[in-house]
Amino acid sequence: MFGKLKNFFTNTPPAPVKPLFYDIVCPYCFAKFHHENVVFRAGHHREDDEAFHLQEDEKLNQYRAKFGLAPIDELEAWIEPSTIADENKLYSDNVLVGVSDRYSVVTRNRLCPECHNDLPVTAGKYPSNIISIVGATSVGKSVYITSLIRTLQRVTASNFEAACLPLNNSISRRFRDEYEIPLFESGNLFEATASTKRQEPFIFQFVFKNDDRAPLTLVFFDVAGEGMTQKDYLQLHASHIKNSAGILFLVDPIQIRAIREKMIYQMGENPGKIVGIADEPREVVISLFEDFISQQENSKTNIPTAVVLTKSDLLHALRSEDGEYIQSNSNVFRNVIHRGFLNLDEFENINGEIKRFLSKVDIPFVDAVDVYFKDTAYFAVSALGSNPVNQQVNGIISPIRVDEPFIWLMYKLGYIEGRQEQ
Ligand SMILES: Nc1nc2c(ncn2[C@@H]2O[C@H](COP(=O)(O)OP(=O)(O)OP(=O)(O)O)[C@@H](O)[C@H]2O)c(=O)[nH]1
Ligand SMILES: [Mg+2]
Ligand SMILES: [Zn+2]
Repeated sequence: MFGKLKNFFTNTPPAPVKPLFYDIVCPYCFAKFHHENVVFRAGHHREDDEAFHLQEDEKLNQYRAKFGLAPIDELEAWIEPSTIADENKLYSDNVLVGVSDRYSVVTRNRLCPECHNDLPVTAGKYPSNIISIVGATSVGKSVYITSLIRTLQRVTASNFEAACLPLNNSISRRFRDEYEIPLFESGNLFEATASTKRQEPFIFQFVFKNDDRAPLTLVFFDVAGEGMTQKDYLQLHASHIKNSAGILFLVDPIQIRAIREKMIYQMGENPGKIVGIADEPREVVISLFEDFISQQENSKTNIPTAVVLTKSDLLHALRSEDGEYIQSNSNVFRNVIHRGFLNLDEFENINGEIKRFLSKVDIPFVDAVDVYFKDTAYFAVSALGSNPVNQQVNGIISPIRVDEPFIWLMYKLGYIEGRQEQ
């Protein structure tokens, strides 16, 4: 009663309270834990104290083995904060960031308690945001991740007064050597990602130049589409998808039965590689949801989900004046650049157009999405800008609207504003 009265007189809503700290989600293994439960890598080693010998770190090597990485022989010991007196713990912004060990050597090297990988310096001070990219085999996940990360680094970051940085050099090198150079410099497409190949996630930080704005830790996992309806494979990825802050759900137009024949016919003599019908988008949604997203909530999930139609360059084949499927002046073929904020007019146009299109050609899929996901929007991207011939990209790759679903997720997560063009 008093609260109501007070609000009535002052007429200002209570200011939102920023939490003092956040649970940490490990960007390597996706374990979620309290910031006081991290462990530390000792800042030195000693021959005369067994507890401080150089030693094998079993947890770290188990993690590395899972992703096919060579074990590391010897490392400094790891230290549990529970063995350290409170006065020897160091805090920054209410988050435990360091300890002084029994030799008064300070370490600020925080590790995940589950997998013993180094945590980002911002862990616990800001929310951790994992963005999952899912979709059936051959929808274009590997190509899209490459084109998206490259665009985030070269275009989106500067449009939002930010920088998009790999978390460390080994991620930077792996992204360049295995993804960016082969595709963008040599024009080669990728082999199908095998579900037996364990890949470490790509971790990037999207850091705003204005210090007051929280950085985003982005984790992209290049999952194998062939595993998307296999229970044991999904189990391996359960924690990363369940702990996601956003989902990019990719749909391949050539996999939609109602338009497949028409598109192949229109592509004429050189249609490129056309794979057989794989799992239908609806099957992927259902297995994704029932196998684990539902385990946390039992009804709809609140995780904002961008449904992304890939290979939008192929939709040229469906273009017509009467716009039975795609209008000839459709938004799909026009690259749109969002600067500083999400342009809500452009967003609403593409969202409306693609939702209508998918409702026409694959209503069971749209219905499944509506049933399971509370917060969705529809997009269309072309990671390559044109249809490759013989698994080779010709000429310069000019991606279309690739960062738009990501910008929408930043908007949904409260990092940027959305505005009408006026
Ligand atoms: N026309 C066109 N084709 C594309 C585009 N992106 C991908 N493709 C085609 O789709 C194929 C598969 O792309 P990938 O990125 O390897 O697919 P994926 O989803 O990673 O597949 P899995 O690894 O099997 O799950 C490529 O070899 C290209 O032929 C695009 O933007 N336009
Ligand atoms: Mg792949
Ligand atoms: Zn971990």
